[in-house]
Amino acid sequence: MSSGRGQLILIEGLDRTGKSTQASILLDKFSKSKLLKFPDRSTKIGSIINEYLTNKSFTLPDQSAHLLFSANRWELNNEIIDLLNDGYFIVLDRYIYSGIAYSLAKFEYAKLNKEGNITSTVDKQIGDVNWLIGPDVGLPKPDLTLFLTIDLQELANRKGWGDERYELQEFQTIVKKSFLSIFELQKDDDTIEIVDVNNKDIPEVTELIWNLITKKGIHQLTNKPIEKVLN
Ligand code: FDM
Ligand code: MG
Repeated sequence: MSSGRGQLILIEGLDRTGKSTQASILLDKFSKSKLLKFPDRSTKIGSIINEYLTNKSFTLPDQSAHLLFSANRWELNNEIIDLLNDGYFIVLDRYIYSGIAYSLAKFEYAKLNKEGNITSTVDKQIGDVNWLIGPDVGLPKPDLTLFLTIDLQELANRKGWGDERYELQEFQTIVKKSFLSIFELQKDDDTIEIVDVNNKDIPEVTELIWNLITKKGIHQLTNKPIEKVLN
């Protein structure tokens, strides 16, 4: 019988790229698995985040909003560690890279001087990747990150946006650039994989993802220590 801990698998990407669909398919491949979605709106901090995302008259400094998303991850820190040690495979639907990418995108978006409700400041912290990663340092680092990427044109053809704070085509264009620039900075990190989902249906994407997971041995229990996010 094998022993060891379960592994931490993160699915990242823009809205409507199929993250949640793939995350739930992936869960069924493991006998012990758990899905965690960030932001987790069910916690105390999560309820403030939910208010921030859904109520545009509820404003916060961008730094505060950024720190709340990180604080929300810290609320689940012990649970993640305990589940992994208990042999669970955890699938994360968004996590630290969404944290950096969406905040960084606000900095660029604010420079366009748009009317709108996305951002409240253009302070330099929000454009500083080192500042942005700071509060996440020490959280469990995913054993594998899959970034689902898609052409913005194909994304625009998928069914409509919701009306939460960040759900604007023009903003998403910038978020995509932010994600790609963050992953470019991390290009020597072999736990990060960019998965192109253009013109692929759900089973094709699942197959791509599962091939990556098995090739890297992420589907098996492991004895490696849980890595931590570094800056
Ligand atoms: N988001 C998500 C952030 O801005 N920072 C974060 O740290 C995380 C985890 O919250 F627009 C953004 C991404 C998205 C919004 O997420 C709500 P869901 O996945 O659409 O619920
Ligand atoms: Mg959304």
